[in-house]
Amino acid sequence: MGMFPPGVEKRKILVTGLDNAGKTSILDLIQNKMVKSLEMQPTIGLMRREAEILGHELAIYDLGGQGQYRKLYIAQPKYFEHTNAYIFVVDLQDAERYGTAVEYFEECIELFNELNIHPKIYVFLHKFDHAYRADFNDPKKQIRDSIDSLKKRFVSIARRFKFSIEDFYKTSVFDPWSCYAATYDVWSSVITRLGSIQEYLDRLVDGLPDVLLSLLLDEKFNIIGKKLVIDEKSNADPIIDLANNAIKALVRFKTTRIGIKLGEANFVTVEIANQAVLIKIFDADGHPFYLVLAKKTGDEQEARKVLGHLADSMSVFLSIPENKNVDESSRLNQFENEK
Ligand SMILES: Nc1nc2c(ncn2[C@@H]2O[C@H](COP(=O)(O)OP(=O)(O)OP(=O)(O)O)[C@@H](O)[C@H]2O)c(=O)[nH]1
Ligand SMILES: [Mg+2]
Repeated sequence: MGMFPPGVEKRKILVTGLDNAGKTSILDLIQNKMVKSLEMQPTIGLMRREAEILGHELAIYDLGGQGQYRKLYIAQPKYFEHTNAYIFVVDLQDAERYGTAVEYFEECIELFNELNIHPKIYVFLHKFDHAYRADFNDPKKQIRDSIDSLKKRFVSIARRFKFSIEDFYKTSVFDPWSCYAATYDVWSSVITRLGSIQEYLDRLVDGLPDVLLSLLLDEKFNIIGKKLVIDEKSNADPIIDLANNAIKALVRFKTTRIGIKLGEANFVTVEIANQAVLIKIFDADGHPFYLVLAKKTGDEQEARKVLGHLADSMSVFLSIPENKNVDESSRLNQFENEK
């Protein structure tokens, strides 16, 4: 099995942040691709989840953020040991506790420093939605400035311990894509193969005219590759809505007649906001994957052909045995040359 090599080391992702920041909500969303309920219970102690992406196992630790738990973790470095990637979640709508959040971040970074480990660090500026988001877009309100100064505080703490923050993301469970895209980057930092797949998808899609959106997902609907074609001038929201709705449709298919149709024909077209979105299921190395494609122009027949070619190329690429000793990009070139 090329794609699922045995004995690959498990990667640890640690998620911290104050109570009520939205940590568990984000992890539930990316796991289930649906917001189950807005009535979340505070996490008692810690919650560990397992995920598997392309045969790489992830152990995701969600540390409950209530005061008593924070004290407990900070006193016990074992919770922080072996972390490969670290996500700090801050509730943007809780400006009164920015100071407390930043202090907690500092304590966590200090622990990594004491343990002498250097996980990749990501900060999710969460609950970027509703009235808050509207205020962000209102130049009279100073939300942008307050976010900028919050970011600076995180950066300066990290710098003090000679750490750097990989990136900041504005996230909201009301825009699932914001959470998928942010966590995709985190997974990519610990699963290098995702980077080479993304590079390959980019290369394939760049050669096609008029593509609005192309997504590659695994059987659990984890995003393996993504391409949203957003030009500088136009509004990104319609394309992001399209991505959100395409994933929602895909998840719904699992339990519907269309799902059966997709299974039989390997192909289905859904209409989302007057835009035809094509979905194809294909096999690579004995595992099902989904490809999603939306094109600006052209008829459905043509789009199906394009998607068919994309799936064929991807299937071959995904089946190439993974060899940890070979540099990803050189393998990509090798594959290109062999074609
Ligand atoms: N407006 C808004 N509310 C959110 C969002 N994400 C989560 N919430 C709400 O925030 C509250 C806290 O969410 P949780 O996911 O339980 O927060 P947590 O960080 O896990 O909290 P602890 O487990 O106590 O550390 C819940 O009422 C959620 O419904 C979001 O993106 N926007
Ligand atoms: Mg929680």
